Amino acid sequence: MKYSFPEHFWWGSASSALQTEGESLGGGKGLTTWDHWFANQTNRFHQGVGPQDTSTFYHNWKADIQLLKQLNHNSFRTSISWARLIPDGVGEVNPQAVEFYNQVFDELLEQGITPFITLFHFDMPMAMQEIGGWENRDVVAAYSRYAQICFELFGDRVLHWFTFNEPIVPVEGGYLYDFHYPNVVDFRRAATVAYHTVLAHAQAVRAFRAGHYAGEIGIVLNLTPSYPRSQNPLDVKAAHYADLMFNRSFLDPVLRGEYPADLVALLKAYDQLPACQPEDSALIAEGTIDLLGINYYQPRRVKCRDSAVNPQAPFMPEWFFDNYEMPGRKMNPYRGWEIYEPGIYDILVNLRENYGNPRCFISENGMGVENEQRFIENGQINDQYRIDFISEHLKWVHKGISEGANCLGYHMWTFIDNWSWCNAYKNRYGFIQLDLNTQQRTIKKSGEWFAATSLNNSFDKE
Ligand code: BGP
Repeated sequence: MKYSFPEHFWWGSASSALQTEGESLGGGKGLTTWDHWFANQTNRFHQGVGPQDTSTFYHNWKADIQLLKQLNHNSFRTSISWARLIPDGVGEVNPQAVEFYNQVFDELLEQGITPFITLFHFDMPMAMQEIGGWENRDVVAAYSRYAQICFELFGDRVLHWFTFNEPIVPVEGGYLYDFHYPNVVDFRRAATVAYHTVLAHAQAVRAFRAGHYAGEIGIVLNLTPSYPRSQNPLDVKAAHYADLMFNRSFLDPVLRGEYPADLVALLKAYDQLPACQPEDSALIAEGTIDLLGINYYQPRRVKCRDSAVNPQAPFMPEWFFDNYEMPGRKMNPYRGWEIYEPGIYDILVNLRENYGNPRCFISENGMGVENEQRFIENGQINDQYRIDFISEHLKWVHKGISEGANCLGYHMWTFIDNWSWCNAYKNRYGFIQLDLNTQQRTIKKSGEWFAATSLNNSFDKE
């Protein structure tokens, strides 16, 4: 069967500043939490590879954009590094950063590739973290200023802005589950970080609209549909709690302009609510977006807890559910994530039925695989598994669109193998293989497949 996509469908890929630029200690850039954490706890990073060694986009941007062109991208998302643009978060703008981003955006446009730009992709300037990071409302104000500076500097060419990428990840990683700096485990502080992130988002949206900039503004959320083990009401309730905490905590404010009442009631009952100010709700109501980016990697399966909660243990989302391993689930063993293609369709249905069918696109989807050199045939990685992964997901996207979902594009994570935070270069996601020693780039079979799919705006599959 031929799967054809709507006219002007966005075909591209996503990346982020810190994961690709390299030069994290140069070019006038300030330190981020990642530079600091790496210097202090190198052992946290796979094979001791840190943020300064990422894929050299800072120097190779021109050649890399040629590769994007070869992949027939019509759009491409990356982020601006706050710490590169404003090294201490609040002060002077770094002219080297302005020059770099100007060149990148100009070259993308020159090559017919629309830039989609994220303002914050996990990379907090260290100077901002030192005053409390997202726990401090001064950082919200500093972010809002940074966003406005970006609109002023680049808004004549960047027409698709995203305030945050996966804002729940720094909350989970940094304040609940110990996989990002500052490695705090404290739900109330996590809730404060999440809340202030929503305020920062809304301030940026407000500034964007007040400035009458061209284009549109949105956010990128990682949505993980919560599937209950069974239809037993207790399992269903467990799934509802997981959905509230991990999806609706961001989805509702940015699409409906308010938090779900039952999430607020739950946090209140356990004394975990962040401190609110009277003007916050009006601001949040103004933060509704023009465009939603959906990152989808895996579903979340949950069941009713098997055991009683230990009241002496820190309050956690898992007080309300247990994670559930469905027998027979398909796994990506390298990343440890379940692969469940219909999840991407369920997200689109949910948005259509419950959120007014917003303009949206798939902003990340992808498969990290270890030791891909074993698949080299005639000098090229034959990653048929990635082609299968993408096309199976695209089939479900196609179905969603054919039923009316307002889904405008599909971006893969990612174009060139890049640095994956603490996993460094363990799992490779790219359409293009990166040789870490020589920095040589070689297109994988999936890259060719994607280039053809983008060119034809369709692909064939049984
Ligand atoms: C998303 C992030 C990306 C990217 C990707 C792959 O959550 O937006 O930055 O890293 O996941 O995940 P990982 O790198 O953890 O394997």
